Amino acid sequence: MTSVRITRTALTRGSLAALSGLLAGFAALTVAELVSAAVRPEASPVTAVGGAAVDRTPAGVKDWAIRTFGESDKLVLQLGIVATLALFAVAVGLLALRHRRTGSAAVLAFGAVGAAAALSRPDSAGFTDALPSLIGAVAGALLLYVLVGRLTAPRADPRGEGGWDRRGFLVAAAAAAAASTAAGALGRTLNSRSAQDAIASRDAVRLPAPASPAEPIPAGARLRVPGLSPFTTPNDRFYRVDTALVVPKVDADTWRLRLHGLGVRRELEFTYRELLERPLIEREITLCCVSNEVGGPYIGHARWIGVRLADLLKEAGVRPPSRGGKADQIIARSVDGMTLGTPVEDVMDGRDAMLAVGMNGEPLPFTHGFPVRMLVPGLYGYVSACKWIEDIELTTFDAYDAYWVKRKWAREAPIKTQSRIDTPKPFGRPEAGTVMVAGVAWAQHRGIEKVEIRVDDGPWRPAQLAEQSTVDTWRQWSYPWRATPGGHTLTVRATDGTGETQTEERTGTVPDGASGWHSVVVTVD
Ligand SMILES: Nc1nc2c(c(=O)[nH]1)N[C@H]1C(S)=C(S)[C@@H](COP(=O)(O)O)O[C@H]1N2
Ligand SMILES: [Mo]
Repeated sequence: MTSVRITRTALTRGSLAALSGLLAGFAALTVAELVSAAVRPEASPVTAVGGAAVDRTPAGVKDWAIRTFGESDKLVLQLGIVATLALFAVAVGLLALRHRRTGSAAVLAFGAVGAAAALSRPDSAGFTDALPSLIGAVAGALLLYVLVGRLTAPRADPRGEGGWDRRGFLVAAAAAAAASTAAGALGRTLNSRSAQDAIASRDAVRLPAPASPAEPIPAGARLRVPGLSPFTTPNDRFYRVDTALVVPKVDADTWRLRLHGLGVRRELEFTYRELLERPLIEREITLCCVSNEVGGPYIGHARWIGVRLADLLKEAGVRPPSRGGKADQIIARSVDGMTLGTPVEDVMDGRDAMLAVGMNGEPLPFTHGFPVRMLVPGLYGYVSACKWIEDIELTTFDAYDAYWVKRKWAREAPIKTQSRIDTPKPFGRPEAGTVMVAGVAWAQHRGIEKVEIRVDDGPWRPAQLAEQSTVDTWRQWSYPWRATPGGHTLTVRATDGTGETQTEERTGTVPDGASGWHSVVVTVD
């Protein structure tokens, strides 16, 4: 009898100790959330640890994560962190049952990890960023100490069961759970309130008419083939690639951009309003990501409005290296500490590089860089398209490596000529007869001159090209295929405006973009 009872009591105490660990972890995170509302939302521990993990992820793994989880990669990462924390919390609770102080010390150690992660972020605002993790950890450590104390306290009431204070524990645990939930909810509310000003400032924006409107997209540039990507990608379907676990919500009314550095004769600084008062250009530009594998989805097309970046550089007295300028690299810095390096020569060679404020007729969405982002036709996003930009510094490639360059990606990365079959889909089962094969091809700033299709090992045959909008846009194509029953492999390749045909040689995305031909295998019924 007695032994059974002891075992059951031990079991119960074990699970209550595990629960104590979980409650302590929960309290630590919710208190941290509340403190982060007073510091910065980005300094909350899960965001900080996640961000630090992203910073340290090798290029290959980051690429794998983007491929496997797509744009849910950030959610997966955060869920992974929370699940790991929960496991550790259970372990720390069990540890505390035997060694009460050591358990609390372990919670403090976790807080130190969170604080270190927050301080290591490129956008760290200094020591205050450590406070959410540290204060949260102290709250968690104290709570664990108190709860486990109830589990190990000598019987308070001679009529109570077991050798510990069950009622005292339950009351304390319930109170802790309620207080943590309240702290978390309050923290969330305050954090979202700090975004309200930014949302209001975006709502108030009326984009002026561009001084230099875009050439209209020729009607012949859009093919009507079911399954083909639309020429213009709607904003809510435009791919998103960045390292931000919390999308920066920048208030346009307090935003400033500074332009300075090597070879700058007059430093410039302007507000959002001042930027909008300048003559604006409107251009059709297709943006793509260096992490886009052959056949991949990380490419989109939009009509952008912005200020010509070369004009600002000239105003500041900057000359390109080909005309004796000292700086060959522009470092664009975002509010979240991201740095992107772009060749000065490319920006000043006459192409439509811009500081964009509008995307498809509306102010930039927050996810795509509101209030202002950079765009340089012909270059992959990671060397040109800084979102949430706040600083432009002229320097040299020798003097400074930007964020991705420090992580094994190439210093310079013009977009490689590529083509993609959008329809039929891989492993599709079209019916025998004429099947419309269609897709897109791109070689930004060189243009697409030819697209060819090969069926199985047959000869290359020219696809029908839609009209070219501009050399900075992708180009649709289609190919009416006389499909015969059985399995077939369709392959596409493009030739750019300089006459160069896309290479067959398959390379991965690291260090300067994938190459190779896109193939789709189908079974014709
Ligand atoms: N601030 C900031 N800007 C950034 C990035 C980032 O991580 N942070 N990612 C770059 C990369 S790799 C690409 S491909 C483009 C993607 O822009 P989009 O998300 O608007 O499609 O943004 C670029 N600008
Ligand atoms: Mo990218």
